Amino acid sequence: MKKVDHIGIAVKDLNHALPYYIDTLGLTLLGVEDVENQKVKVAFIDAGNVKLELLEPISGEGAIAKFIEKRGEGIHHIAFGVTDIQARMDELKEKGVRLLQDEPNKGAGGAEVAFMHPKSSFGVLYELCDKGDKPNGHL
Ligand code: CMX
Repeated sequence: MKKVDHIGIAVKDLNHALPYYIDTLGLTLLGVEDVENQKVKVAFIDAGNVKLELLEPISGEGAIAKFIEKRGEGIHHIAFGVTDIQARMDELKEKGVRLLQDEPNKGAGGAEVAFMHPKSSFGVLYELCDKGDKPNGHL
């Protein structure tokens, strides 16, 4: 792994949560985007050496809606920035890590993303995030 790229935080309502991050904490909003295939609206926030990704469910279905229903708002996942995501996935699989898909999905900002099951990562949902040739996007 190269580094932590962002920390995903589940929120019920972006409009309600964003003023806390921007006005109260003084952080900078980088962009807001719908990620339809994950059924979320996301806001990326610059937190210096790492980004925060606020995730609001855009329907009653999907991983974030389920997470909030079960556990409430809070830290949902940690995303490592990687290159050559398919090779990283293959390596992890060989080492016995349980991945949630065989091939990467499209995530926010057009990044390629994949997740590791929290049960094989000591209770943490980790994401691999490959931004390819788009390192300066809001992601
Ligand atoms: N962090 C840590 N543990 C988690 C977790 C999380 N975010 N989400 C679920 N778990 C745990 C649950 O507590 C549960 O543990 P117990 O069996 O001990 O209770 C176990 O994992 C299974 O959880 P579940 O509630 O039954 O939920 P599901 O199995 O339906 O789904 C998961 C869990 C991780 C497989 C699913 O959320 C998933 O596929 N996630 C990947 C995609 C994703 O998270 N997308 C949203 C982000 C999109 C983006 O960043 O753009």
